[in-house]
Amino acid sequence: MSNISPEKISKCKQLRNLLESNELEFILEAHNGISASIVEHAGFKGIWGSGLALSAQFGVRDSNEASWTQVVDMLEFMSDATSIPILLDGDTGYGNFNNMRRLVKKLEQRDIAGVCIEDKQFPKTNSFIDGNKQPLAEIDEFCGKIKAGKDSQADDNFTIVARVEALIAGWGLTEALKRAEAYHNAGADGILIHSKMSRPDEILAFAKEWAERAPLVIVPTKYYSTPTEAFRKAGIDLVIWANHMIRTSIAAMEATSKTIFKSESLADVEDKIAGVDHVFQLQGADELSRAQKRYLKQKSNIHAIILAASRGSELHELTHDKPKAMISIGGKTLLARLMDGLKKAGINKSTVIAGYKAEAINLPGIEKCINDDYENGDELKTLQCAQENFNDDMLILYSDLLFREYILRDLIETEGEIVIIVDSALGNPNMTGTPDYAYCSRDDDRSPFMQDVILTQVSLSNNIDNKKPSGYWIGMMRVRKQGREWIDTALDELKSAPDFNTLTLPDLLNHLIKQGKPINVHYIDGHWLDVNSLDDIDRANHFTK
Ligand code: SPV
Ligand code: MG
Repeated sequence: MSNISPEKISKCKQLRNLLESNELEFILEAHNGISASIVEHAGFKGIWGSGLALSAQFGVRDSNEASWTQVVDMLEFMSDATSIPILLDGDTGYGNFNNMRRLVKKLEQRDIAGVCIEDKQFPKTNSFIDGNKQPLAEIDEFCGKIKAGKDSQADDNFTIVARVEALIAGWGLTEALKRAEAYHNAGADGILIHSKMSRPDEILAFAKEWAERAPLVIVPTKYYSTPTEAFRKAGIDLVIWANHMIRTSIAAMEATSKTIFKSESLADVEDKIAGVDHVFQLQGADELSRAQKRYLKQKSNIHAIILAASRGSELHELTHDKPKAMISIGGKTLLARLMDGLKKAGINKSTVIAGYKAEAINLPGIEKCINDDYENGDELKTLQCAQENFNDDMLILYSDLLFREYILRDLIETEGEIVIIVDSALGNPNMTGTPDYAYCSRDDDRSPFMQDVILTQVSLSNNIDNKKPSGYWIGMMRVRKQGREWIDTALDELKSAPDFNTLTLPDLLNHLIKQGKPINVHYIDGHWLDVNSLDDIDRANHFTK
């Protein structure tokens, strides 16, 4: 894609303007997308789709060995990579009038602004190879081709330039002028007069006689030493620098390949060649990254903080040599199951806070923090170990949770600086041990719509002031930027409290509630369990089947 903002005017009109401008204009050869882009970046207002250069970059001869559709396919890349017009060197039009009609149609479809056809016979040979042995086309036949092309163009500004090869083939000025006049009368928008002489004499003589009857185009490849001013004075309209990009790249590629081959190293070439960043720039990489930001779903940046320091002593022997997080349920550890769940939800960054038998936590791809003092401290002491890893978008959760995928997905999507999951199914048979009861601003009305519910307290008691809880806090919370700041501050405040070592996540939540911080609640209805006792293992095995 072009990095240069496209001109408002069409490419056909741009080329037409170049041909008809009062200034001497210049176009430069290109032969693929990147060379076309370079030509545009250099400042040129148009591109010559050279038959010689296009065939050379394919590695074939300039004798119609590449098919015209292969040429047109390459032109499409060139046109897509640029916002300036391309004038195709269309050789003889690749056949008779009928081929010419189809060519014009296909060129317009690919936003190619014009085509130049030469009055030779198919298959053509490059004008600089035995030029005077090359037979010219019949004038009438060639005029028919020009007319057919003009009649089939859809855009009035599509340009057809007729190239006169009479001087190349040794027919002289009179024949050249006769042909140019006939082609002009047949509807050609411009005349390209070609010469293989190293001096511009015959071109200048033609220009004088032509006397600006129609736009005049030249290709000074052989008479390159002529001062450009001479062309201006002669009333030439458009100069084609016809093959200088392919020749530049050939010279550069030969030098580089020889050096690398000889030295068996890149050291001698690296400083002399384009950096890969420059390649990216020419390819329009910046535009793609802007588009990705706009159109691609951004990857989650959520960081999961997983509390896995406790032994889970009610599991007895099972946690003799490993923490609860590493006991196996259905052949997979609780922690591995949790990590899988997080990955499925697009969360790839996790910090596990280990304590008891920390070395047993050895899953790949996790960041581990250690709470060395796990025996003397409770959950907040553990959480605080990971404070440096806190993120403006994070989850804090226990490591012994099993839950259906949707719970995490819904939690991630729920609005709020701190959001917790509350299971409103108070009769949940999976609920064992000493649950954390959540008291909320409203009970779950089981509506399918998000409810605006705030946590008012978490407690081990299921009756506070004759009020029933709204559900269980399951040990999973979502924290955003401001929520993270609240938690950071709360932890710093609570650290100096004499009972800090006994404090749990519910204590943190209650502390925040006292400070007036809103803790949002997302209700679920079962579909989870945590593993506290041997009985829970059976339930967990069943849950994961
Ligand atoms: C080309 O660039 O392919 C041309 C110009 O036709 S020349 O090679 O000079 O004939
Ligand atoms: Mg050519």
